[in-house]
Amino acid sequence: MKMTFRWYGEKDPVSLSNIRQIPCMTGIVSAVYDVPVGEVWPTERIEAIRSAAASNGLEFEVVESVPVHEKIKLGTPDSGRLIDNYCENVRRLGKAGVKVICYNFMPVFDWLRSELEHQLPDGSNALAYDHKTVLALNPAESELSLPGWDESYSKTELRGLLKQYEALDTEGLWKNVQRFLEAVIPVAEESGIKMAIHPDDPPWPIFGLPRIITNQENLARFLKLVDRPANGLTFCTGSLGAGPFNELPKMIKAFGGNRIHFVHLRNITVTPDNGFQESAHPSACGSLDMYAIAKALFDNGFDGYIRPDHGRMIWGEKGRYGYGLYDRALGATYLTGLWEAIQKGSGK
Ligand code: DNO
Repeated sequence: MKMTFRWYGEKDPVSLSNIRQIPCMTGIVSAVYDVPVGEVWPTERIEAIRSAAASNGLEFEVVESVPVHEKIKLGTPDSGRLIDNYCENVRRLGKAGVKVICYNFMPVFDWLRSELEHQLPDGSNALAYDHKTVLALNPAESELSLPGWDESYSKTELRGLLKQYEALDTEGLWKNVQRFLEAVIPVAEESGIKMAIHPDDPPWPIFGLPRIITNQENLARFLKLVDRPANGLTFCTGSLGAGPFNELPKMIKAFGGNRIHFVHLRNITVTPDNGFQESAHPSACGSLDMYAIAKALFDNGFDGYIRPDHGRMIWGEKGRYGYGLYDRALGATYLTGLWEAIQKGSGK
């Protein structure tokens, strides 16, 4: 297992020198953030991340994310060029020593929350999702006002996209992810890269948009589309765990050592009616049994990259929502300890 930490580049308030001081940290998870989605990343930009990490004693072996252009998800006639560009990024990242690429196939929205500064009883705050609040928003009818929504689309563009996805439907999205994988996985194999799709967060459809990377059955279907180790998963416990229908250790057992390439470990407190709040990482602080999850990973031969996922904002820190330094560092230290105990307890 290699413990890693997400870094948003030079503008990230968390510096590489902070990251290197977290015990047992081996590397960063990062990306070229300012090239428009669908375009090729300049080699020198990739190299700049690698050398900034290296000069802080850190590896750069995981990219999160190479985003997938909406046109690829929609399968528009001109999406071939965008898939070619995606493949070129995979080749370039492989040459730069990257081993895993995390990406998602969620239409329009990535993770979705109704609150970014939900107050917790201990005075810290964290991201939260309230299903009723989200259901009450209707982006097709009114201006969307969601915390964290980056407003990359105008109201008219957003309506257009919602219509296109309505016509595409769930099976259409499956067809398009298959087309994407059939093009990208062979290139990933040649480039020494493992692709690791991130589950949909939360793991159910929102605003009528299809979402397919949501539960055990769908993950199994996804892996079979191109049944090769390079077509794998980012196992995100907070995303999948928001669905009480997902039994995380059982899912880890099903996808085992060779299809889970990257793990986001985060705890959440599941609240009534499809809601959740993000919590501190230890099992005692939320609804997920982090020991059972880490044990299932260990027992199933997981030997990939882990990162502590979203943390709370504590000790007055003001940072990027979900990505402050302090609580993620505490999370990393807890998870490293958990892993050591499991490993030593197993006698290996
Ligand atoms: C949220 C993250 C996601 C993830 C993407 C991967 O904090 O886990 O935004 O990076 O879905 O493409």
